[in-house]
Amino acid sequence: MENRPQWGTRAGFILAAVGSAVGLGNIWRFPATAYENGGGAFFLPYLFALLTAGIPLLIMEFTIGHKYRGSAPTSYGRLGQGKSWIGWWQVTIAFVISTYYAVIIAWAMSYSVFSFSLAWGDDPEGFLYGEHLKLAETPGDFGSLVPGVLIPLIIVWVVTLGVLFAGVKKGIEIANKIFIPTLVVIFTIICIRALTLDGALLGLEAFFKPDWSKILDGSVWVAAYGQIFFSLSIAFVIMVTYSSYLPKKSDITNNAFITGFGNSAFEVLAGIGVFSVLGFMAKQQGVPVEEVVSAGVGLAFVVFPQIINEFPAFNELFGFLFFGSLILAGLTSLISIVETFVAGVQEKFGISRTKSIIFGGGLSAILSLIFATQGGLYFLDSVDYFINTFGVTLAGFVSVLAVAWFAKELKNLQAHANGLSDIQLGAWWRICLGVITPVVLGYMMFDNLRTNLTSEYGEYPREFLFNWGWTIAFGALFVGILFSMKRSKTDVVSSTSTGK
Ligand code: LEU
Repeated sequence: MENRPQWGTRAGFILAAVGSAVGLGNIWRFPATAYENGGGAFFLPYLFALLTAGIPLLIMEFTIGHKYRGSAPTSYGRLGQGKSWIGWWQVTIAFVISTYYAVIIAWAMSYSVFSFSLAWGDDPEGFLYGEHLKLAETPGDFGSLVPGVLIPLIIVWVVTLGVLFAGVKKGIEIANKIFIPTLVVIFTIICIRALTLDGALLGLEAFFKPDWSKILDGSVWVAAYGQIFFSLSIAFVIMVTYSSYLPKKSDITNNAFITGFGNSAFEVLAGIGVFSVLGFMAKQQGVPVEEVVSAGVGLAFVVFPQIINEFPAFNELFGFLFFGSLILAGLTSLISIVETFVAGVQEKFGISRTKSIIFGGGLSAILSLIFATQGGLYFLDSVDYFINTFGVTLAGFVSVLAVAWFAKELKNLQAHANGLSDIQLGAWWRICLGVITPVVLGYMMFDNLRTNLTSEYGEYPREFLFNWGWTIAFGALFVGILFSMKRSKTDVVSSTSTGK
């Protein structure tokens, strides 16, 4: 009999899946991505990507995990002989993401404390790059470790690995049951406050105003797919891992719809909240909203502190709530990323969960120190871009092709999901995964390659991008293949319980 850990309740599983999906990507990536790619018009490619790729892939990953009941490499191995390399590749991608994702949560942790004294003063930009990150002059220089980043980073790892040590049901499930409802409450408070600020409507107008001229631009579609993949945590097998802990009798399809729509709802909510406060700030400064929009690091750690400074009342509290929400959203995602490779390593080497957390989690924690150096922000920017562009998307493309065309598994997976779920999958699901998604992702890969071979991302030097972009993204594929070459302990010990 299998002794896999199991979720205690259906709600626990859904909260954990939503917890993984809702993360930094929702709060700081989505609003600006939508705005820059056509505003209201972006919702068309976004919805298309969600319905034809996001949710179908989520259903595919949930079904694979549930049917084959193993970590991602084991499940892929059982799905099609010799396919475990795909699982290992995606596990390696998850590993790479974990190393820098943790650092962003660490920044948010510092900023939640800074909020109490508005420590960034009148110049949040100078404060971030100077005092806080002590940013190196040249990309590629490490400089020394920055204590202000290192200390919160240690706390992030202690919390994350602590939750994993406690187990799936007693650790991950309980953490998500506490963190996610708290996050929803905090974020709703932020949004209500934001919506009632003077100028909020200006921001919303800028956010929702459709620029239909963008809709035929291929890069807008690439952005929509990229956002959906990262945001739904798909194509790096987190969801395979989480669903492998579902009890035998569990709904799959409905759970996937709840997770997918829940994540998008949070994304739109974040867009509304962020643009309301941007509208407020634009009005205060008497400039158009376009001038204050920014994304990622700049949005969270430069623009938000500026907004917090100008807040009419309770500035400190608003700051604390905002950075607190980043911490909660980030931690629940980080937990899921680390669980993915911890489960893989545990099965591969036949070691205990505790040892696997120490080795796997420990290695990621050590490597994350790179991003806590003075050059950390440059490394982070480049690794994040390349691992998403040539890791997540490429692996998504390959895994869909492998499942739909090489292993010809879609019909079997469909039958498995339909045997358990309220919502029945039809031919539409196989068409989405077998035809539409590979065609769009194939185009995306082509477009991404063309863009990156003809111009340098972020105008960084070529050598820097080679070392901290290309090598890491394609290195993940290499490591994945390497890991799959030796049969894992689980497959040697037992090739039973394949669920077939
Ligand atoms: N889905 C998460 C987010 O939106 C990221 C993922 C890497 C777990 O931030």
